[in-house]
Amino acid sequence: MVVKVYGPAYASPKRVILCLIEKGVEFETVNVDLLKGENRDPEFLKMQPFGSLPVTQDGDLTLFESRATMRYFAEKYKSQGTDLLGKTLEEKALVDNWIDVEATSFNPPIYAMTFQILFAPALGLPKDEKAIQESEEKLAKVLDIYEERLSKSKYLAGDFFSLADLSHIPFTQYLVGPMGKEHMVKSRKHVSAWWDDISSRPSWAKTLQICPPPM
Ligand SMILES: N[C@@H](CCC(=O)N[C@@H](CS)C(=O)NCC(=O)O)C(=O)O
Repeated sequence: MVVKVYGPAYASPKRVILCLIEKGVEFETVNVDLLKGENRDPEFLKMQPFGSLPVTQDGDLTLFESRATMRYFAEKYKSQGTDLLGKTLEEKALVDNWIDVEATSFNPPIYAMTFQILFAPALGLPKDEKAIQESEEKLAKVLDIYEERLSKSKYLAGDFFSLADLSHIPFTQYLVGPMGKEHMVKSRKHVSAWWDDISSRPSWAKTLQICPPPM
């Protein structure tokens, strides 16, 4: 049975889709419209009780955390496509380390900015300018740490592209594109070179082509 990814228009599902493309795994997508609240439908909540996207089905296995899902596919298909996990114990630990940094330090402020700048207006809600400013300040501090890290290695976990880098692509695309905050990346030499590199991967062009963002 072919892998099914729910919610391909949105950023978190794109982590899974990018990983599947890098690994050369066939998949199909099922649209779920957050703006219409389809993630709160009882049928959807049976698969994902928290109501977030993505949900991914691989045969009888249902997963609903994007980072756990990309790790699963990178491990299941480790002998094909791009190696995204690292080769040695130490490399793998660094990949996990920087995936966790993405989840706990990078994602919260960029997610809040995405919601306030892009999704609140689409949902007819007022933008919370204070929340935007506070999140931008937090994200700037995180990017300063990335700048330092990326002055020492080409990618976050070392000199190899991995899930740690991949995990950043979908939300950073919102930042430099529709959110109009490209300066946050461009003003940091090493972050900027890293972004140019990871966002020019064919897997990202393909992801955007088959799963255009909602805005
Ligand atoms: N920890 C989850 C979070 C996913 C997430 O934030 N998804 C967003 C779309 S990018 C969403 O569904 N937001 C609506 C909601 O949570 O109600 C994951 O990484 O899979």
